[in-house]
Amino acid sequence: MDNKDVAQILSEIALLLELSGENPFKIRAYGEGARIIEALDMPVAELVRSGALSQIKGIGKTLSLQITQLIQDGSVPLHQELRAAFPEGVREMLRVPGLGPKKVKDLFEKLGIKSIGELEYACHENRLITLPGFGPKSQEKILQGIEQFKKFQGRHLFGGVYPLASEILEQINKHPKTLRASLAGSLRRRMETVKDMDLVSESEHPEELMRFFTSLPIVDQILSTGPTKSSVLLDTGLQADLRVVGPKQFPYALHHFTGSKEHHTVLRARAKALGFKLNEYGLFKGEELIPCNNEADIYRFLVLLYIPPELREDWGEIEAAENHTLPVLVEEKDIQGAFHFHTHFSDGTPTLSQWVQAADQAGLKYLGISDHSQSAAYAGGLKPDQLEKQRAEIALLNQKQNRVHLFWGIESDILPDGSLDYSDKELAQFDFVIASVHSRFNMTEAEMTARIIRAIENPCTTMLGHPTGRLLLARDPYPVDMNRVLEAAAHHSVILELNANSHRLDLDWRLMKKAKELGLKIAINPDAHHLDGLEDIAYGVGIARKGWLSREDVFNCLYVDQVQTYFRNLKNTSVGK
Ligand code: DGT
Ligand code: CA
Ligand code: ZN
Repeated sequence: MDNKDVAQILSEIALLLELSGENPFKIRAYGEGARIIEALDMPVAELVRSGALSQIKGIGKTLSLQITQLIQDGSVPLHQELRAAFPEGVREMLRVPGLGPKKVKDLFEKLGIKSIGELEYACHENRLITLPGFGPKSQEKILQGIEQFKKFQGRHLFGGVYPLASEILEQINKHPKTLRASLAGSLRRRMETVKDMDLVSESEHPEELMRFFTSLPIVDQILSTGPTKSSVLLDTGLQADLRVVGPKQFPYALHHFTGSKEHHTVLRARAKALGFKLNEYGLFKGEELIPCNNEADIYRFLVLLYIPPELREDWGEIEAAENHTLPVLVEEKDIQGAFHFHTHFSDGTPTLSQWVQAADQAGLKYLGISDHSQSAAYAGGLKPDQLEKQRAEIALLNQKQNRVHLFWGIESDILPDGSLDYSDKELAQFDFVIASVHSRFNMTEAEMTARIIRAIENPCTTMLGHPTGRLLLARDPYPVDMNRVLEAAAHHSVILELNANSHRLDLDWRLMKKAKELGLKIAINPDAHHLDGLEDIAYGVGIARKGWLSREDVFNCLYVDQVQTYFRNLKNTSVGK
């Protein structure tokens, strides 16, 4: 049982305690405990062994006993009892957007609702209308939540799957009978959400490799297995498929199972027009297999430049590969620094110097700090006196070290009327201002578009944060005319954020080509609240590549002195406005 498993059980206990109406302190202790264990930089099992667990701040005596038992026995009675008290369907109801533990408890106890299906039915029968604490509006909201849940069910966040997929790939690659192996499918194309995990490998001993794959410790259930394909269900509920092919077949199989289907449709038509046949078994001229060592060979025979997996979406890539106008895609190593970091001043955990250290380790040369602004009371938005304190601390840190330059910024709420938080004079002190919508999502498209464009027109605005406000698999974008937003941003030289948090990945890659054509700069911002948020930058780079971006399109590929000059020039022009 590793830290993640322990954290997961603790947070489930917290949730179930809330369902059973336990006292808030107890609930918080487990929730806190989960976060602490998750953030530990050593195995919790070691702390249990050395007896040092209870000395960790935030881990009380009870919690430490529970964790010890978890590590030793693999489970604790409290967890088992809570799970028994609430059927799985009731726990699943917590996944409906807008339904918290309190409401679920009421629905379960007062109406006897035990699953999402029953809840949907109860809404249709208007049984929530007269239930104390609910009403017609909340019933409507719950129905919408169920719709959302159904729509998104069965897909997973890229960021939730990729680390595990890389680990499994590494295992397969290490196996002595593997010649080559790769991720395939939507994961390899870096889609923001994926249905399953596709893997393709090359081996002359498929049975051995399949046996190895289906007996990985992370495998929960074998759905099917054979010499060419095995499907398993992982502990996380995700399905993983491994295909094994012989040495001559690998490039074609990899290409086929990478997709997308849409890309293939166009490519196959092209192959046909050139007198070839392309399928998962090969590229053929008549009956004869055209030998290809890699995917680039396949494209070469079809008279095309190599098309990177991220671009294979039938989004104009085949035409561009034919005309030699494919972009040179941005890479992780091009990233010089990043913006949108929260600190303990608002709702982040790290201190400024912790950020500096982490950024240095990650090889970044600069960071843009941007905590929440004063209106964002829910997120500990900064009052003017805290601003002054933060400004001074940043200045001091910049004086004391020159490994990582800190830019001082703010994530200012875009207020409902489109104005920004703080006065213009206060805003002018920052190196940069990220303007973001965090409230009042329920406007009409016309109102929201006007609101955002007004913020873009504000001379103090440097970047537009998470432009559509979506939360992947949980919340749709607010209604907004993104074409007009992009045009306004281009006109006022406002940088668009590509929020790299794997729940957002917003700006959507489908809008990025247009942004690029308008000459907009995109900043790949992790919107990090914890040190490990730095890892999200890689997800942002994947999406930027999917959006056809080159190094020149990405603002944080600029060197630190170029960014300084950019901000200085911006100040001079906005003063003159
Ligand atoms: P996903 O799993 O929904 O996130 O997206 P994909 O693209 O990974 O789709 P998946 O797992 O169903 O199939 C993997 C690849 O296999 C897909 O991208 C292309 C290829 N493929 C699957 N089914 C078909 C098909 O019916 N026709 C063609 N041409 N290719 C297919
Ligand atoms: Ca797939
Ligand atoms: Zn934000």
